[in-house]
Amino acid sequence: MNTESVKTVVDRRDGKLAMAHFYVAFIALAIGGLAGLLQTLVRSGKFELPSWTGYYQILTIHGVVLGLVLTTFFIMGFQLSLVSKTSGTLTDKQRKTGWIGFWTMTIGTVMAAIMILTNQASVLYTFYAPLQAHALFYLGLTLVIVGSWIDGAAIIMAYSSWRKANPGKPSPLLTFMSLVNTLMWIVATIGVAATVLFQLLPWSLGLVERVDVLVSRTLFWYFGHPLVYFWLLPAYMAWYAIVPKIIGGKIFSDSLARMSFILFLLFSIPVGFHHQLMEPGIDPAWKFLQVILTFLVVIPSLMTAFSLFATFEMFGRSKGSTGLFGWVKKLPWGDARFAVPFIGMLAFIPAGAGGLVNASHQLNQVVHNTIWVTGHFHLTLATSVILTFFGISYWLVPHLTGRVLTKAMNKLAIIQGIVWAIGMTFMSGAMHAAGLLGAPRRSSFSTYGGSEQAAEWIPYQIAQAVGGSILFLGIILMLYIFINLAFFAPKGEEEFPVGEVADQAEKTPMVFENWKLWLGITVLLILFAYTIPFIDMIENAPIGSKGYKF
Ligand code: HAS
Ligand code: CU
Repeated sequence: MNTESVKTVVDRRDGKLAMAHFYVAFIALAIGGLAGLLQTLVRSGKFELPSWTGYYQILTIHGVVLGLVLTTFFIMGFQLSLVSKTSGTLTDKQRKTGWIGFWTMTIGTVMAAIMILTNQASVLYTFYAPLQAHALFYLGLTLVIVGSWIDGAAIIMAYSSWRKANPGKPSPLLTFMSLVNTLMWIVATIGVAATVLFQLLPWSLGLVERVDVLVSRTLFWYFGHPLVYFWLLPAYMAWYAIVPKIIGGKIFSDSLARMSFILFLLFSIPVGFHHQLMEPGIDPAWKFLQVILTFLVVIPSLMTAFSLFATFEMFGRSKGSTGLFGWVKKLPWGDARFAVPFIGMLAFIPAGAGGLVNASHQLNQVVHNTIWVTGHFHLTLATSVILTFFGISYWLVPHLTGRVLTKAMNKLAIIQGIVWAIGMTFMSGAMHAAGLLGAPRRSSFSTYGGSEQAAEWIPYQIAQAVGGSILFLGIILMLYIFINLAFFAPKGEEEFPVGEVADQAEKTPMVFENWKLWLGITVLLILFAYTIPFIDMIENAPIGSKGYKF
């Protein structure tokens, strides 16, 4: 590699590629956020949707557009800019590959969106067979996934050319992390691609009449769990390697960060059964095994928490703080690039604890299919991850567009983070509480025949609508800031913060780059966790289900 290519500023052509991804992501935020607001209003029982739409259609828009479109586009744009920044400007071939990926994803998104908007695909983001969508919906989402693989190929190519030019050296940390997330994504999406291509598409085209629901759900969750870590890891990239630079501190340990990412690669996938603990047709012994693996994948998150505390504390001590929490006062609370992701970190403590509840087989019986689970993923995804993505946007968007985050925008960004935290405390808190009282998820407002139990949920549903409205205000603020940073902020050079490793940290061993080893173990673990239960499902397959449509 020629070291000059690692400039302080991301190459403008690479910046355009990343920004294209961000435009789609933020359009998705606008549409999906509006759908979310409508949902909480409907569920409060005080508002009715117009007759041409319905709760499940709106729920599908919300889930697909925010859970799949916003995330995938943002993450790919972010990772491409990380690779360009830390491993050098993309080659023309790599950038072209990125553009092909972008357009493939965008065409797929438009196809799926048309099908959802014309109410021919109200199947929620989980596809939820035997709910059946129009074939073009499945085809569209297939293109989104294929496009993300092509984007991923650009990242893999950039990594390989760095590797070739720098034998014997560990790759730049943020390139390494982007690569791990890309590899995990490719292995994971094979599951959803399989159910779409072999089951849902032929079934929606009428080539076969029935679908095996258990097989489809198993393939979906083989993908669905690593999907949540595909969202989380880019936030972790920022927490490990960018936030330290923003606060003026150091990365606690490069090796620890790489180790935790490798553990995510190994343990993210063979755990899908923790979404199927209540499902018949899977031997409890295999559920138990996957629950054990689920608790193993908690370890890299605990390592992350440890490393963050260490970074913050090292920084505080270097500024003369004393006592157990003296460092808290030294952190740069007035800097949105730090404060907003920090709210995300704080939220991840109760969010992760809720995950441990979900994963515990007996407790899962209490919360499964209740709105508690919705509360859980609005803390994890819609707070920890998304606030970190917003925090990233506050410096990355102006960096890529050659503008700066002004003082006024910085202030607005902090207000945005606070509005979000308040809205989510109401909404997610009420969801957790109502879920414990048995309120179902994925369901429109109902009094269930005036039952006493349903009456208990109503105050919480109103609190959800209050929270949802505050969050919608947060979305408007975010969109306003994004548009400012993309088009109107003053010209200048906004820093792309990349952390340096603390002096006392150990040298990074090369074993982390042994992809044959790590991918080999990943595949073995997947085969171990899934082969026998899968044979069971096929051998004892029922006749399958016909399709249902809303
Ligand atoms: Fe989850 C369901 C288990 C994490 C997302 N999850 C979902 C669904 C989504 C989702 C979308 O076992 C619903 C899917 C659907 O539609 O049905 N989840 C877990 C577990 C974890 C976990 C064990 N989930 C996530 C993350 C998500 C996410 C991350 C998105 C980004 N989840 C489940 C289970 C279900 C489930 C079951 C199925 C439920 C059912 O029955 O349907 C773990 O990975 C969590 C580990 C995290 C921690 C926290 C570490 C804390 C850190 C912060 C440090 C803070 C600092 C700041 C340093 C152990 C790193 C502090 C500073 C101070 C000053 C104090
Ligand atoms: Cu999961």
